[in-house]
Amino acid sequence: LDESSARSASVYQLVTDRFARNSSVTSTCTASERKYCGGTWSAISDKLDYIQGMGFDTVWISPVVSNIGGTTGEGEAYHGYWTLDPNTLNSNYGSADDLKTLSTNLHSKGMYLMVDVVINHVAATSSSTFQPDSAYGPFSTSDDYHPFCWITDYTNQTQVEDCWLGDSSVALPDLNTDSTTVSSYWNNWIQELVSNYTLDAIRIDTVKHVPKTFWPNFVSSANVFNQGEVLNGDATYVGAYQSDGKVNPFNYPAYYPLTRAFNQTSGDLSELIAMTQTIKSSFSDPTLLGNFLNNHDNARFESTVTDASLIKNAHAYPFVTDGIPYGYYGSEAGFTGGNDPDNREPLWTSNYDTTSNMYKFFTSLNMARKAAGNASTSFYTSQMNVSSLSSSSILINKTPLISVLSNSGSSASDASVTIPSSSSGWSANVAIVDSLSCEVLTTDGSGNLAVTVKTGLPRVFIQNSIKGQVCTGSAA
Ligand code: ABC
Ligand code: CA
Repeated sequence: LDESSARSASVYQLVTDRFARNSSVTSTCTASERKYCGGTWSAISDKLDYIQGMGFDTVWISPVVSNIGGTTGEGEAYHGYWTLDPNTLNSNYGSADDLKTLSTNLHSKGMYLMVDVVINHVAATSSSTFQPDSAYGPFSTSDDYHPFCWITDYTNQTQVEDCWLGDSSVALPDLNTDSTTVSSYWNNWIQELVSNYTLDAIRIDTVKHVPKTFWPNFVSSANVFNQGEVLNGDATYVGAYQSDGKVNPFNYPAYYPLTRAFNQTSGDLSELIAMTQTIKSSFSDPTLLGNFLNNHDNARFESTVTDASLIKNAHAYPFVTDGIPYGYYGSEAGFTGGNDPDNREPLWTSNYDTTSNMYKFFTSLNMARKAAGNASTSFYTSQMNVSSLSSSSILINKTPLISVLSNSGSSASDASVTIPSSSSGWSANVAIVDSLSCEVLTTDGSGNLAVTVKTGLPRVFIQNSIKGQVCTGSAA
């Protein structure tokens, strides 16, 4: 994927160890135990219809390289972020051939593979006494690392870049990316990884812990679309990684206001609206941001919010805004895990149900987005306008997709709002379909659309004449 084709992608994030395993493995998987549960690349290969049936076309898998073995005070390296040797693969997930086959299988279905990569650090069970050796592959001498110190102050950028993440159970020895030995190694490594496994995109871990100057050469060596984790809610801070680092950040600046807008019926919608403006002025290209509600690092939204309508409005947001939507495995199954490690449940307990209400909900969102992109060449590149419609609803105008999101909750009585023709651009007396309920409404003689928000549900509208496969009953 290059940048322009990535804009039309829709990404399904999974945790390799937890998404699927060979059916002959029957041991109980308890997320809180932080142990390997047996998920593999070949088992993912067998479940691509499940992912594609929800309308996702890109699969983000966990880091693939070999990790420290055994158990630690924080369990095993089942998540894949505890690198030992980047020259070898994590055999818990399968063989090189299994990973190549996953890539091939995805491509034969018109899908894409995104692999998570960790550049900032390796892992160890010692910290101040850490001595690298040949087990660390290319990073076997102390010159390859920054001297030991913990990051204690996240507002001190020098510390954030040069000190170590982790804690006394598992330290994350910080690589000296200013060393040309280290940076040249990584630039060659990413080029080979992309080529060996025919990767389409990369997700970059811990971006803010590596100096911005490192990233442009790295992402050009990768030569595929990148989405990077800059874990900070400040849009100005995160935006600099896009303009200077050439990394396309996940939308953490929107994430925090998004959760606060929909986590209760009195949530703050104005903060979310204001953030959409801030984002426009802080990013060189907001249409390349990675939008998400859930991921493997934060408590699932559903761990604190139980109202089905609030949950749907919050999940709709990433799909109807500027940027690339990300769905986190298990959201379709109604999982409610809290903070890491509880948000990394095994999906096999859900039986991969494709008939659940939320599975269909994600399918509808992906189809609506695709229909809008098919109908308008500028859908993915032009920027949305977000405004207030009522005290409990907002209008997201990303022509030709026009959404009404509400935080009135499922017990709310019917509420009437109007989408003015002046913002929708709809003409008089045209049919408009809600991609989620499939209800068809008609604009009035002035092109305005009277909308009833029922039981607090989100509405995702597109003009009926350009709806494509929306509400025809056939997925993907
Ligand atoms: C392990 C255990 C956990 C335990 C933890 C202490 O140690 O498993 O149960 O709670 C991997 C594993 C984790 C593991 C860690 C550490 O390694 O997945 O299970 O946790 O061993 C990335 C990945 C993440 C991965 C790593 C390490 C990095 O997505 O999955 O973790 O390769 C920082 C980093 C960020 C990192 C995150 C986990 O930690 O910056 O890259 N994620 C503030 C700081 C952030 C910090 C965050 C941590 O706290 O600024 O830098 O993230 O919670 C906003 C502010 C933000 C603020 C947030 C909380 O609030 O704007 O700045 O973030 O309003
Ligand atoms: Ca660093």
